[in-house]
Amino acid sequence: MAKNTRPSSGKPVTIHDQKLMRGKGGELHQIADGDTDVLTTAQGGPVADDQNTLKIGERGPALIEDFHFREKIFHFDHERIPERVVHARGYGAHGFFETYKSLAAYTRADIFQRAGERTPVFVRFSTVAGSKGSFDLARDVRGFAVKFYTQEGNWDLVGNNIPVFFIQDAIKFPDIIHAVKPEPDRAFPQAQSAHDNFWDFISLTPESMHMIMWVMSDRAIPRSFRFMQGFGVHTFRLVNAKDESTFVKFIWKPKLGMQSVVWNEAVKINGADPDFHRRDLWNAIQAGDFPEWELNLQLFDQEFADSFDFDVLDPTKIIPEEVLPPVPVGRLVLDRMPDNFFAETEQVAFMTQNVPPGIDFSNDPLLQGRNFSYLDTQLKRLGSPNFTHIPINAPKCPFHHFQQDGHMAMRNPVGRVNYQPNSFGEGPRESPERGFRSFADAEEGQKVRLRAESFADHYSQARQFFNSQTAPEQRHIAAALTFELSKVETVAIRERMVAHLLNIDEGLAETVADKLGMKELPRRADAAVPPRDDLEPSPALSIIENGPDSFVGRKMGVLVSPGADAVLLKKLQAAIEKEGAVMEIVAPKVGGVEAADGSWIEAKHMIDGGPSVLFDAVALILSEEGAERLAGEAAARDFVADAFAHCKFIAFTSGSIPLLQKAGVDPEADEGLIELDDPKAVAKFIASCRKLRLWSREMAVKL
Ligand code: HDD
Repeated sequence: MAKNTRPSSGKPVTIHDQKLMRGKGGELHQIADGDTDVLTTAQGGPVADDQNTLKIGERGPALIEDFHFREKIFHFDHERIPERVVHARGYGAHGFFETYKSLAAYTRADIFQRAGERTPVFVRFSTVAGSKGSFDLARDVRGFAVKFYTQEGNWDLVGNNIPVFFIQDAIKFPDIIHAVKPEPDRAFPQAQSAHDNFWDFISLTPESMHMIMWVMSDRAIPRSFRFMQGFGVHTFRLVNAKDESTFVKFIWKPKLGMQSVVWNEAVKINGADPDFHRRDLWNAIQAGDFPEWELNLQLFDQEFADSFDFDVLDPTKIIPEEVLPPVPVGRLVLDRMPDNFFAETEQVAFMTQNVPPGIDFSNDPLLQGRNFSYLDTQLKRLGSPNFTHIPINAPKCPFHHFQQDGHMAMRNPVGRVNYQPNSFGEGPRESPERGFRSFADAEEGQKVRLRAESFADHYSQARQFFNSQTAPEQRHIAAALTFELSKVETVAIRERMVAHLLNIDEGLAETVADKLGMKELPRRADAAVPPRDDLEPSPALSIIENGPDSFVGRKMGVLVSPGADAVLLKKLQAAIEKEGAVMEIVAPKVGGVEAADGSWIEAKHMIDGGPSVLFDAVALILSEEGAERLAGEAAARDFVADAFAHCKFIAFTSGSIPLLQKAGVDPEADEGLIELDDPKAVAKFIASCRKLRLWSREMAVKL
C-alpha cells in the first residue's frame, strides 16, 4: 500500500494497486482490470505515482533516490538529435514500388527483373534551407528521397523536385548552403533565399543560373508533395549481367499532374497553416487517396552523350524530354503513414551510395562528393555506426556481415567466428557473381583540380528553361527575381544578378531592373562560352502546359451562412466527390449553420481559420442576409478577394453577391466566376475547376 497526496486538496488518497488513472483535474479514478497497461520505467519497473517527485514531507526537498523522476527527466533532456544540416524539415510515408516490365537488357538490379513485383519503399519529402520547425511553403527546392528496400539491399534515390543543381562540384556545397541559411551574425532570415548572402554567392557563381531559373519559377512553391515531379538529377549508370553500361536519368511524374501555388498565396498559407504540405499528405493517405508517381528513365549511351555541347556529367544540365523521351518503368504508391514520426521520418538515413548491383555511379563530381557526405552525416545525426540497426534503415532482405559492437549494437553476429577467411567453415562469404561489381570504366589522367571545358556553358539551358515557360510562368519568374532581389540591400549584388539575366533573356533582365528601380542596365556578365540561342523550347518544362485537366485530389472550400441552400450544397458535394476531390465547409462559426430548410450544416473551419488560400477553388453558398453579415467581416472579404486574386474559380449563389461586391469582386468580371443559378451550373463549375486557375485574370488583378 502506498500513499499519495493530491496537490490541489492536500487530502491523502490511498492507492490499492496500479490500476488507477488521473483525470484532468488531478483526480484519481479507479479503473477496471485490463483496461490499460501499467506505466513502467524504461527498466520495466511498475510506477505507482507519476505526478509527484519523492520528497521529505509534503513541502520538503526532493530526494535524489527518486530513480523514476531521474530516469524520466534524463530521457527527456536527451530527446533531440541534431537536425539535418540541410533538408531538416521533412515528411515521410511508406509505400511500394511496382515494376512494370523486366529491364534485364539494361540492368541486373533485382528490383527491375520481374513485371508486377512490388518492393517496399519509404519516401521523405523536404525543404532544403529551413530548420525543422520552419514552414512548408518556403520558396525552396523540395527533396524527394526514396529508399527502396530491395532484395539486394537498400537503394536510395536521393533526389529533388528540380532536375539540376546550383553547383557543379561538391566542394562548393558548404558554401551554397552557408549562403542560403540564416546569416551567421543575425541568425535570420529563416527558410528564405531572399537575402544578401544567398544572392551574393549566386551572383558570383554563374554555374547556378540554370537552377536559379527553376528556383524562381513556380516549381519552388508546389501546391503539395502529391503534385511534384522528382529527379535523380545526376546521370547514373545501369549495368546488365554482361557488365554493359547504359547511362540513365531518373524522373518521377505525379499521377495527379503538377500544380503550384502563387507567391502571394504561399506567403499566406505559411501563416494560415505552416504544415500545409504535411497535412495534405497525411489527409490524402488517411482518406485512402494514395498518391502515386511513375518512375521514368532516360536511357542513353556514350555516343548519344557525346552528341551534346554540354557534359552529361554536369549536374546543372538536363536532357530535354523532347530530345530523349522518358520511358515509364514502374509506379510508386504511398499508402501508409509512419507509426511514429521520430522513429521513422526523423531517423531515416538516406545515402546516395546505397545502390544495388546493376545500378552504378557516373563521374559527376557532385555525385562523387555526395557519396562521401551522406554516410558521414548519419554518424553525426544518429550518433552510432549502428544506424542501420534502426528498423527504418535496416534492409528488409537477408544480410550477413562481421561488423560488430559500437554504440547501441543490437544485431551483433552470433557464434565464435567474426572474421574471414576462417577455417571453421562458418559465416558469410563474398560472391563475385551476386555481389556488387563497379562498372570497369577505363580511367586515366593527371591529378588536377580543374573544371572540364565541357562544363563551361552556364546560360544556354537557363535561357531554354525560361523560353519553355508560358506567359504567366515567365511573369512569375520575373516577379520572384524582383521580390528576392528587392530584399538584397547591397545594390552591387542586384546589379550583378541583372548582368547575368542579360545573358538569359533581355526582356527578363529589363523587367527586373525596371521593377527594382534601377536607373540603367548594367553591362552584360562575361560568359565563359557564348550562350546559345538556338535551343528549342521544351514544353515538358512548363507546369501549366502539362496541366492535369482534372480536379482529382484537389480541395474545394465552400463558404456557407445561416439560411444557405442545403439542396444545392448536397448537389455540389456529390459533384465534387464524383470528381475525386474533397470538399470542406467554412462557416461563420465552426459549429456550423442552420440551412434554409432547417437542416444543420456541419463546418470544418470557422471563417477566420479557413482562408481561401487553403483551397484550390471556392464556392459561396450564402443567403442574402448571411452575405450581408459576412461582408462586414474582414476574414470573409479576404476569403473572396484572395480567391479572386489567386485566379481561382469561384462559384456563388445570387445571395452571395453582397459579399462579392464588398470584397471588390465584380460577379461578372470573367468566366472564372460562375453563378449557381440553374442545375447545370454545378457541372459547369466543376468542369472549369479542372483548369485549376484562370491565368488570364492575372494581368487584371496585378497581384
Ligand atoms: Fe544532399 C540531405 C538531395 C547535393 C549533402 N540531400 C539531402 C536530402 C535530399 C538531398 C533529398 C534529404 C534526405 C532526407 O530526406 O533525409 N542533395 C540532394 C540533391 C543534391 C544534393 C538532389 C544534388 C543533386 N547534398 C548534396 C551535396 C552534398 C549533400 C553536393 C554534400 C557534398 N544532403 C547532404 C547531407 C544530407 C543531405 C549533408 C543532410 C542530411 C542527410 O544528408 O542525411 O549529407
